[in-house]
Amino acid sequence: MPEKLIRACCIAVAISGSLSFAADHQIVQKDRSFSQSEITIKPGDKITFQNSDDVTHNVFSLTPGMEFDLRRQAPGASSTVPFDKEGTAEVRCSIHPKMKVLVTVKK
Ligand SMILES: [Cu+2]
Repeated sequence: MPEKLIRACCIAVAISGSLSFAADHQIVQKDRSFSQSEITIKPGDKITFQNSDDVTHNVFSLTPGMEFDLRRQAPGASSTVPFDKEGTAEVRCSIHPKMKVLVTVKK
């Protein structure tokens, strides 16, 4: 195997190894609700909140240590939130009070 090719393989392995360490999950907003009511992820994972609805949403969490606010997300918009600390965040939408998803982060 030519040396160049061997080096390319090593780099590919290194990249895929680091990607599998932190996963990117997706939660979709559709019909004024989240695609799931709960999700369990590992510290360092990320969640992409995708607005696939025909209305604006405002996803946020007030859980201490896990606060975030995506502000107003127009239809088609998405934002990615990193979750580094362990705990359970109550994620809601400020426009639609019935929307709720529990994000549990644990090792
Ligand atoms: Cu909403």
